[in-house]
Amino acid sequence: SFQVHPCRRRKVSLCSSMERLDLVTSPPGNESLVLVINTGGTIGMTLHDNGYAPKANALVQNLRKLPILHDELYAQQTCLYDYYGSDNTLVLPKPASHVDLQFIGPSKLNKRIIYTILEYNPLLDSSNMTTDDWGRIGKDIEKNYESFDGFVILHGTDTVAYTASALSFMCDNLGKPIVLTGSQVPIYELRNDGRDNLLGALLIAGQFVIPEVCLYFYNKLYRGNRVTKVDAGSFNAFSSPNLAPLATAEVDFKINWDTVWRANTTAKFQVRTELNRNVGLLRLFPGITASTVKAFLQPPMQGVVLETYGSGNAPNNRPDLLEEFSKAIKSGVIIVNCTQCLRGTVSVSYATGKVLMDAGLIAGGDMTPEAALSKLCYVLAMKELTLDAQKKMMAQNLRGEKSADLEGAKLCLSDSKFIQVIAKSLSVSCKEELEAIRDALTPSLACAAAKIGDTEALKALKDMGSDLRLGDFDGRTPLHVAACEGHLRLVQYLLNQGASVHAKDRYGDTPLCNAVRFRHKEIVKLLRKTGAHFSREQMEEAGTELCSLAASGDKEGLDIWRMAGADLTKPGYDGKTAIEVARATGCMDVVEFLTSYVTRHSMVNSSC
Ligand code: ASN
Repeated sequence: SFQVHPCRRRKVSLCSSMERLDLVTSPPGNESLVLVINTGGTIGMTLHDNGYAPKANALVQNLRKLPILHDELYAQQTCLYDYYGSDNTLVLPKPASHVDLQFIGPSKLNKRIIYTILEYNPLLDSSNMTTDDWGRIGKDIEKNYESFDGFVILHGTDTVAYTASALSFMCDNLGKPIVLTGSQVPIYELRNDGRDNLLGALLIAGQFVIPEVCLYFYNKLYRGNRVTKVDAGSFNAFSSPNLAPLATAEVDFKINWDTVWRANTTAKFQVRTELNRNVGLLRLFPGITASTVKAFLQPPMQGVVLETYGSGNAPNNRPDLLEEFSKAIKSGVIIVNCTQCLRGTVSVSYATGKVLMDAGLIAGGDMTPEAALSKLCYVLAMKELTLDAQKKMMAQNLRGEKSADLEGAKLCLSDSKFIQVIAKSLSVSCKEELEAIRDALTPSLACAAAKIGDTEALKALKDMGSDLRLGDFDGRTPLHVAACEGHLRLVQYLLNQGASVHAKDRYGDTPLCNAVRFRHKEIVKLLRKTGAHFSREQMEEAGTELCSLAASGDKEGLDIWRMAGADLTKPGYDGKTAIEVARATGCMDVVEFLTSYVTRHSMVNSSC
């Protein structure tokens, strides 16, 4: 975070005693720095002859006059301008400290937010923006990344959903907030939404580590690649139909930390500004002609978002259309299937949806068309990737733009908070990955439950689709663990669930070996009843162990081996049997025990 320049400290110390007191409670070190990139949009527009258009070099001067967006006294007292320059730096007022403590807590909302405005020339109505403008914003964030705690991008609302989506993909390993905002009415007008939107965006970018590209609008913070503009005439202009907001600004900021996306690498932040412009959006409509589709898919087109009906459907009685799609895909065009519906996901529920999958379209899940299009720009620019790798990326969830596709997965994310959290922190992007995590984790979890004899937990894991017969990384099954711990009822439960008495861990041990080692007689009996037995090698090797038990006079130990089916007459490594060892060491009760065993054993053998 921000370090105070020594010159600023020195000048601060020259201030009057009252001001110094103020600085004790609000030290300059408790400031955060936000870079505001002003790209244009209604927020900074004025009325010209031909309608609203951006006004250059006016925003900073205007904000300086607004007490909710600039604290001139603090700027003077702390010699802010000497340090940052007066033409583009402003500072937000500090919320009253009693409010901090009583309602918000001392650690929140008590930072001074200093913000520097970088104004683009020309300022643009966002309808005039292109992928080059996305690249420029990306480069400026990269250049200034280490000097600021967060970034606010002022942007027109018309195409902000595209820019926010594109930036979310372009920013690799993002660790700081990038908050886009704008307004429906210029900030210069009496009634406007620009002031509130800018204030909220600054507070979020300056105080919370939400390392995502977001959109702040009308008291809500959204994931940038989930939004779409839904209202041209309301302050509440945006919707994030398939993902709840990341935060809401009410009396307090409520951050939905569970939803916040985080880069899960140790790699450094970088921005990929190369974007492919040979992309397009094609909306299906009843009666669309094959020649329209054909014309649209002509080279140099490389990536298309096909906006389909409902859950991803298209006519299946139109071979002429399907042929155009297939031809384009075969020639290397990537076509992503997104729904025209505002909410919901593409799924293969209808024959009319299946035809598209069969033709080779990629299911876009619940991605917005804006997100899918900018993702194509980003992915298709990766020339180092093969076409197949690019297609795979399009199907994956890269930045939280798409919900995990759980269709067919036995485990439902909503069922298990624990797996959900893990899946999220691992940035799970598809059904296969989720299943892989489940399969990697649940055997260990089941073993942990078996260790403490928690039948309920095992039942829950089973209900989640886990196979309780599976072993962990050492091949140890819950039955092995329960046999070690002596949890008889759990052993019974696991056997009823089909757990195998023959499962061997990496050391070749079965649950029976474990029950013998830890001397759980009842479990040995139960396992034997279920068909557990020593292997031929285990039978051979048992002799040595039996001799050592005999040497130490351990009758009980010998008895368990007997129950487990061992042959107590087997000799040890030196050819001596347990009874010989017992005689030699004078353990007469062991000799007696073994003699009666041998008698019974030979009787049984002779009667066979
Ligand atoms: N036309 C404006 C723009 O997108 C709309 C707005 O910002 N409200 O730049």
